[in-house]
Amino acid sequence: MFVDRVKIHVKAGKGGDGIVAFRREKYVPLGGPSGGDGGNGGSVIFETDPGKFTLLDLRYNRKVAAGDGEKGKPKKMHGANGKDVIVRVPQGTIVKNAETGAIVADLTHVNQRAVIVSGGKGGRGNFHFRNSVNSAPEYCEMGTFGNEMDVIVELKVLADVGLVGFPSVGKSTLLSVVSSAKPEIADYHFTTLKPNLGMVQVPDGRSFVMADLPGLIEGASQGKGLGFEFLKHIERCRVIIHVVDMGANDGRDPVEDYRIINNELASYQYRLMERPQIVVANKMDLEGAAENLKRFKEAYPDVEVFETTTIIAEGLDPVLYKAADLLAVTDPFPMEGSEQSANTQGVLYKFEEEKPAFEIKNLGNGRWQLVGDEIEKAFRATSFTTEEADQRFARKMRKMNVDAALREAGCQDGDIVIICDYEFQFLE
Ligand SMILES: Nc1nc2c(ncn2[C@@H]2O[C@H](COP(=O)(O)OP(=O)(O)OP(=O)(O)O)[C@@H](O)[C@H]2O)c(=O)[nH]1
Ligand SMILES: [Mg+2]
Repeated sequence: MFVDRVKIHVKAGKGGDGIVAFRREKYVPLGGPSGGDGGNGGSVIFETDPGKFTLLDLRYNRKVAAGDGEKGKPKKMHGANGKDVIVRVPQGTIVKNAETGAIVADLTHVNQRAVIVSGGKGGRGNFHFRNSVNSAPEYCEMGTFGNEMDVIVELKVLADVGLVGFPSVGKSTLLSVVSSAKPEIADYHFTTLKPNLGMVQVPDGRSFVMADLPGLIEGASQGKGLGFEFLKHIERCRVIIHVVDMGANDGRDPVEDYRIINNELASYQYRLMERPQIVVANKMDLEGAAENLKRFKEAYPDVEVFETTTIIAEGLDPVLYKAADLLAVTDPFPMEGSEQSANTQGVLYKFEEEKPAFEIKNLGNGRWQLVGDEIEKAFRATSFTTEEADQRFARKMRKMNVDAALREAGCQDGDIVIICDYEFQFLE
């Protein structure tokens, strides 16, 4: 199964609440405020893992939640921060907000990290709120909620290894015997019209993605045959397996075939000849193959050749080991236009839209609703248990110019203002 699109729910941890506490000491009748801060909530972070090639893990784990922050403690002690959850995904993974379709992260580099939802902030303990007027505040903040959302995780599958060669040399047959992919196989040219991908498991446990590409012909780099479009796909591969038909029953000459294909690869713009190449001499079961191979080796004495008969899956293990070995030592080639974003390698980044602090909705009948991340956060951070907390919240609203904005919108003395299901009266 080739998994490339999964919908999951991600939830960051809530910040721990601050607490109200007072120092108790011998001979000190009323100690100062000493309520500690709550810990921050954990975030859900995606990180690319060069050892992963599918989103299979996510399919079995569709809810990802980070840890909540702990409550603050007496003696000004911080509650522990909630644990982040790191989700390892293959390179090329794109994360989108399921509701809006907006891209949350585009993970293209090795060890690139992106915060998908960030944890809530821990609330401050009463220790922070003492001042010259009030040396014993009964006030603390609550931790804020972490973000949560449904996300679509998509993998632009990047093939690690690409099969190239003339039409009908057995590329699709090779892919079909080393993976569970089921490409069309037939004895006419250009059977394969678009790349097929397969997950290849090497007997020693390593794995990679192999792409079977349409056959190339002379002039492919100038657009002949299916050429140009598909050379572009090879651009994404780090290792090339060059399949040569040693049977040559099409009346072709393997020595020439090899030269022509390499010439096309060299003529194409994206340094295709710089990729390590594994040369596979296929159809070794056919009459004349041994003789052709001998000539081939004489023509290219420095080329290592792997002999295979793909229809009976013979000779392929050494090819797979070689491919995995080469992949382990070959860095990805920068793709067209991607140099710039390489700067973000290993950097933690977030996509966040600029949003207003609040918006006012007129519900009619003297009822108004205040919505917006910032205002709702401020509301949730307040525990309305003491008069002092109420006043503090009111001051915050005034500072955010909420009063003025409400007045301007037409809100009048005695009207009802709603924030997060709570109703307040607007008093001048
Ligand atoms: N005798 C013999 N025939 C083979 C071998 N491998 C593949 N074939 C046959 O060669 C023909 C072409 O095989 P494909 O795998 O479709 O070749 P391809 O390179 O994918 O061809 P295109 O998709 O057209 O580029 C089929 O009829 C296969 O059965 C082999 O090792 N020996
Ligand atoms: Mg094919």
